[in-house]
This record gives sequence, structure tokens and C-alpha cells, in this order.
Amino acid sequence: MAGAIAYISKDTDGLHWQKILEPALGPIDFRTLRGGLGNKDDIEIALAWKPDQGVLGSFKNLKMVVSLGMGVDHLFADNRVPPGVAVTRIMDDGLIGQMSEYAIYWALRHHRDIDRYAASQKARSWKVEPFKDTIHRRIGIMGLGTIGQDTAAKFAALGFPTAGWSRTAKTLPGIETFHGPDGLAAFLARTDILVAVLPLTRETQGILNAKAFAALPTGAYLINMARGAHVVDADLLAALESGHLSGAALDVFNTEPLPADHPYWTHPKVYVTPHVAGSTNPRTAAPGVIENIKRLRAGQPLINTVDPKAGY
Ligand code: NDP
Ligand code: OXD
Repeated sequence: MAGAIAYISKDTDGLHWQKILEPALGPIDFRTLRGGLGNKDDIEIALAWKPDQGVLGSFKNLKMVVSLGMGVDHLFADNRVPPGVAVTRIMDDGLIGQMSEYAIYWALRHHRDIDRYAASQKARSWKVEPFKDTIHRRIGIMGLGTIGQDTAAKFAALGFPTAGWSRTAKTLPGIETFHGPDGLAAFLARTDILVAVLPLTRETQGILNAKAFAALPTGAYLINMARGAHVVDADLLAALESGHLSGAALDVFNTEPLPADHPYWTHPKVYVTPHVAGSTNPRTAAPGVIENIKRLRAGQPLINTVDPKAGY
């Protein structure tokens, strides 16, 4: 039998992955954190989500790590992946669709003044809010990768003027594009609803700070579905208090779970969800994982690879 596949996550027992992989790969030597890893020298592939420091490094014959989330920052923190081991990530159309839904839900809720109408309903008040034409609500997607491009295309299809910002230059149908540090201020200046969907890297940590918020137009709204560490919390709270930002929908936080005493929990302009914008669905994520296991074993080039130098 080929080398073992280890499920390295504390979230679940991982046996659902074994059930999904076995019909495609035949009998596999599947190990899990909960069930015991046995002789670690047998482990060739790790399916990992937030591995503890040193765990992956203890697998001497590890050849490939598969991130069980689309984000890979959990693997690069403190060099958790030993040098020379291939890093790939799940590519999950189901998850991508959920992320776009999340952004569109909060954007529409803000755009259509649903909170004000809910307050009016409570007061039995038939009050019509000022009309804002869709073509005047500018959406800005920060990060034009797999998720950002899907989200941008869907906003554009709804008729919102949509722009995106990425590291390298891009041309995308129906989307205004900006890139690099030099393009950031202009991108923010034309953005009424900012959707953050960047990877967390050295360059993007703390990028949603006082300077970035000041560059947004007054009344702008933030949707952060990327990583909490993109946000300088004190700066966001200050921008909300001052009224410069009108609100924020936050799925991710500097500390997760969000501490019980954190001001976001009770802030009248903040919505909190517990890192659920997109959940990995093994049914939709498995085909890419299976393909990569077959490719690794056949000595073929892998797909959905991650560049450890860039960190995404
Ligand atoms: P990708 O790696 O496909 O794309 C990343 C995008 O960010 C690219 O467009 C890239 O630019 C851009 N980018 C990276 N660094 C910079 C930089 N320094 N300046 C400007 N742009 C930059 O990522 P995905 O779309 O797959 O995912 C994005 C993130 O979403 C994940 O890393 C994860 O953190 C988060 N996520 C959150 C989930 C949740 O439930 N809340 C679920 C899934 C993902 P370029 O195109 O030029 O390379
Ligand atoms: C992911 C996540 O990266 O769940 O997939 O955050």
C-alpha cells in the first residue's frame, strides 16, 4: 500500500474524508489526530487545518500538504511546513459560491436599508428611506483571486459598478481593476462597499487600518470575510465611532473565537459571524484532492499549488 494519508485537524474526527477518498483511490492507510497517527514515518500526505507547530515537521517522509481551507496562512505561520514539501490547497466551488453569497447578502442588506426598515417595522412606522440607485453604489473587492473574481462577477451581474484590487495587474470583463500599493488609494476612493478577500501575508497584515479607512468615502461599509489580522481593530472602531464608516459585517477576527468582552459583540454598527462565510464541503472539495494524490503518486505536476514565498 502507498504511504499513509494523515488528517491533521482538531475540528472533526476526519473520517468523512476517508469515506470520500477511498472509493476513488482504493483502500488507503488513513490516520487521524484523534484516532492516532501510528508510525509517523509512514505519512506521505497530510490533509491539514491549523496544525500545531512542529506536527508536520515530525513527518520525515511527508511529500505533500493539502490545506483543508482555501486560506493557507495557517500553514505558513512559524514555518509549519518543512522545506521541500509541496503545499497545495483545496479548490472548492461550493465554498467559493458560499463566500460570494456572504458578501452579496451583507452588501444588499446595507444597500437596501434593511436595518432601517426593520427599526421602522418595530415602531409601526411606514417610512420610506431615500432611494439609492444601484449604479451609484460602488463595490470594491480587495483581492481578485479565486474567490474575489467570482464575487466581483456576481456583483457586476447585479448591476453594481464593481472594481477589484490585486497584487498584479488584471483585465477582467466588466470589472474596473487596480493593483499594487500605488493603486490602492484610487481603488478605495471609489468604493462604497469594501469586500476584503485577501490572503493573510506579511504585506496584507493590518492593511485595513486608519489610513485605508480614511481613503474610503464617508459612509462606506466594510465586509471582511478574509482574515481578522487584516484589520487594525482600534482603527475600525474609531472609523465607526466617527461615522466615517457606516457599518461592518465581520466574519473573521484577530482572535478566534472572538473574546466575550470584545466591543464588536455589542457594537450597533457591527455584525459578527463566527468564521462561517465559507465552509469546506468535502463533497465539492474532494475531486481536487483526489486528483493531486493521484498526480503525486504518478510523479506528475500538482494542481492548486501555493507559493510558499508569496504566502498564498
Ligand atoms: P487567492 O490566492 O486565489 O487570491 C488572492 C488574491 O489576493 C489575488 O488576487 C492576489 O493578487 C491578491 N493579493 C495577495 N497579496 C496581495 C497584496 N499584497 N496586495 C494586493 N493584492 C494581493 O485567494 P482566494 O480568493 O482563494 O482566498 C482569499 C482568502 O479568503 C483566503 O486566503 C482566506 O484567507 C479567505 N477565506 C476565508 C474564508 C471564510 O470562511 N471566512 C473561507 C475561504 C477563504 P494576484 O492576483 O495579483 O496574485
Ligand atoms: C478557509 C477558511 O480558508 O475557512 O477556507 O477560512
